[in-house]
Amino acid sequence: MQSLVVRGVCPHDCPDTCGVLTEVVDGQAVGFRGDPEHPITQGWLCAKVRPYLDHVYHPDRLLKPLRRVGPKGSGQWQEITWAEAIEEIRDRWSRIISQFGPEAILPYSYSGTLGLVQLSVANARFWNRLGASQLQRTICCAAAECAVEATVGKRWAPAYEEVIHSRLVVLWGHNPVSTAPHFMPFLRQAQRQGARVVVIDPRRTASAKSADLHLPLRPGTDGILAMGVARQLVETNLHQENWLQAHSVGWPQFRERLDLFPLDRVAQETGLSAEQIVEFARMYGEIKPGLLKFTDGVNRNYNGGQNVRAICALAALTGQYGVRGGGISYSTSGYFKWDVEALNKWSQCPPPGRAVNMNRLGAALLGEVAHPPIQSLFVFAANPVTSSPHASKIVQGLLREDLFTIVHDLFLTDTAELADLVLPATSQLEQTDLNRAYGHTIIAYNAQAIPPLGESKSNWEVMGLLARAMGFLEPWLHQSPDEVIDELLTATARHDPHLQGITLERLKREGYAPLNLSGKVPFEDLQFPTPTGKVQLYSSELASQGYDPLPGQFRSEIDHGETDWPNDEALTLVSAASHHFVSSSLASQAGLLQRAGPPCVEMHPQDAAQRGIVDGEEVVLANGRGECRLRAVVTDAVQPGVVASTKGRWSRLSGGRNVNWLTTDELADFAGQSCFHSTRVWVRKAKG
Ligand SMILES: Nc1nc2c(c(=O)[nH]1)N[C@H]1C(S)=C(S)[C@@H](COP(=O)(O)OP(=O)(O)OC[C@H]3O[C@@H](n4cnc5c(=O)[nH]c(N)nc54)[C@H](O)[C@@H]3O)O[C@H]1N2
Ligand SMILES: Nc1nc2c(c(=O)[nH]1)N[C@H]1C(S)=C(S)[C@@H](COP(=O)(O)OP(=O)(O)OC[C@H]3O[C@@H](n4cnc5c(=O)[nH]c(N)nc54)[C@H](O)[C@@H]3O)O[C@H]1N2
Ligand code: SF4
Ligand SMILES: [Mo]
Repeated sequence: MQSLVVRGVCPHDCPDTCGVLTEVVDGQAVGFRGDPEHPITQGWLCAKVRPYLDHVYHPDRLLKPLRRVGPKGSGQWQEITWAEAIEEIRDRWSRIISQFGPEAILPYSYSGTLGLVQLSVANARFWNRLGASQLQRTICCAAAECAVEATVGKRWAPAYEEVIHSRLVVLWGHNPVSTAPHFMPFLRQAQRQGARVVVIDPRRTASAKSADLHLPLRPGTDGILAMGVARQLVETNLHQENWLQAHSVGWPQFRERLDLFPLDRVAQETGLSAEQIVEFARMYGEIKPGLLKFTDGVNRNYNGGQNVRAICALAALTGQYGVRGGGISYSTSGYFKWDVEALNKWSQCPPPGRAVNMNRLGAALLGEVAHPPIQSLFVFAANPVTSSPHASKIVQGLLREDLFTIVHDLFLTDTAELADLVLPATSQLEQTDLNRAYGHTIIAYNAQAIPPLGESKSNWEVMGLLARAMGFLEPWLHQSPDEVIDELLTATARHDPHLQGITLERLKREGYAPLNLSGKVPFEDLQFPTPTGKVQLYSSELASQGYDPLPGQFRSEIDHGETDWPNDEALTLVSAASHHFVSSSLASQAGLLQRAGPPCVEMHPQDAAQRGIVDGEEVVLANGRGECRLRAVVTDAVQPGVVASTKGRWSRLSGGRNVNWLTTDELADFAGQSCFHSTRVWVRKAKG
């Protein structure tokens, strides 16, 4: 009997990137737990990933390639060999390329894993060599990233543990109890030391329950609130005039915009009371250091970019940038960028193909993208039918007879069900990778713990097979995962001090390495990495992209749900992260499904009564894009006018449809961002 413990890291789309230990006996994983030596996650795992071996050894794991034999979506499959699968792909692609060119092939991947090898490089090199269409990766955080960079230059954020220096913490459209659980012990410590917590969220979330103040604003009105708070700060002389003059650009123009935000307008549009707004402005102006911690909930609406710009401006008004325990905390993902050439090998590839916005997948498949039309889709580490907006259009697109769809996944997902070929993927325990966190600043190495189950293969291995079949023999398409990691670390460390001294050898030995930040507070020297060196309340870069250079003009158009149903009966649907799954990953696991209970929608007692709906009954949410049945939870955890459900439910395990049959595929103000939370729906009792 051979027994060992292998150190790895959770690959899921979660800011915590936990260290894990897998106990292996004779090639079989028999134990799985948090690694007590991980500096941040310290040996405990969330409820989703604790039973990970149920996921890895799930009876529904795909173990062999499958070819569709009946009509698309009919569920009739035939097992084939990898050789047959790869040959079929090569033949179809060769024909597509000769008729339409390689841009007719679209790779679609996102967040099944966040690893360097299995996502970042697997998503780049082979597809660049092929000359395929690029995917505009805008479903999650594109507007917020653009806004933060335009305002302060780089996405830098304090480490989780730094929050113990805060006296006020504002969780702005962020629900860390569910989505960043390892931040919570540090927040609790800050609270024990007397820190106050404000939560700004349309829902009374788990995180809001222990806050000192909860502001349940209307979805998408954060920018209006932030501008209103800015005006209050100025009116009560709590703003830092000297700081603004020394360290920002555009303060005079920004200040002029504040004329548009008198208290009564802000109260009316946000749905908050004037007292709540005044109270929050006073707290934020007086209690310091004050940290504004936001994530991406605030950016998934029409005004997502400008809303984030307005929030970032507040930390300049109070002079809180560069202060330990103060400023903003968005994401640590901007501390370094992987070396572009090592990642992409652009110097040895055709010029980048045209880019297709992932939020418009359905529309793109149905003809919005032409010249050439998309003739083949290769989906990996993503599940667009479940997780991307406007599912009915995506399904319609995938049903196109002339579209050749390949899905590489661990499970027969809603998307895989509509494929022509399905390829079995490995789990994190069966592959090697390197993961960086976006919530903290630790880099971790994931050693392969067990051999691949059945005939499953990792993303990078599949890219190698496809490359060989297409006749691409460049060595950078056929490196081992360790060679890829080594090359990327070395190339990036050459120009980025944050990575210096972090080598493959060290990571394999020690498991983890913190980025070289030497305890620095972000923007400590007040030299902002923007073109002006200052906080850009006014951004010329945004202006040159055709955007408003100042926050404060918000789009007021609303989603009509593509129907002419009575506007005054529409409700705004917020579909945030579920506590029990990570997007749709893990959402087929029986134990987790049981804990999550049936898919439901929260609605305010007033909205329920108006529609004759009682708690626990089945309701239909509908708009012109589609409909979805859910169980009503009647609760004042949401305000009148808002309904809340969660993302991630597999349609085929939820009566055929999930909330993304309703969500809008329109784009936000910045960067082609998704607008999930701008969706409007009509709700009625289900008949029969
Ligand atoms: N358990 C769990 N953890 C996850 C995920 C998951 O699915 N489940 N998903 C992962 C992913 S992909 C991401 S991007 C992160 C996201 O992490 P978070 O941003 O924390 O998660 P969300 O639930 O998407 O959004 C946070 C909150 O924003 C609120 N919100 C929605 N619209 C608005 C608005 O207009 N204004 C304000 N102020 N609040 C609004 C929602 O009600 C929600 O409570 O979490 C990651 N972690
Ligand atoms: N309504 C609504 N929808 C949303 C959101 C919302 O707020 N509201 N949030 C959006 C956000 S923030 C995000 S990030 C997206 C996420 O959307 P996606 O990136 O599509 O994520 P998942 O739905 O989790 O699908 C990931 C798939 O990858 C598979 N997988 C896991 N590991 C691997 C691997 O190593 N290799 C391969 N080949 N496959 C693997 C999993 O089994 C799973 O089927 O969802 C978005 N969807
Ligand atoms: S999902 Fe997040 S909290 Fe859970 S184990 Fe993975 S990284 Fe940790
Ligand atoms: Mo996300």
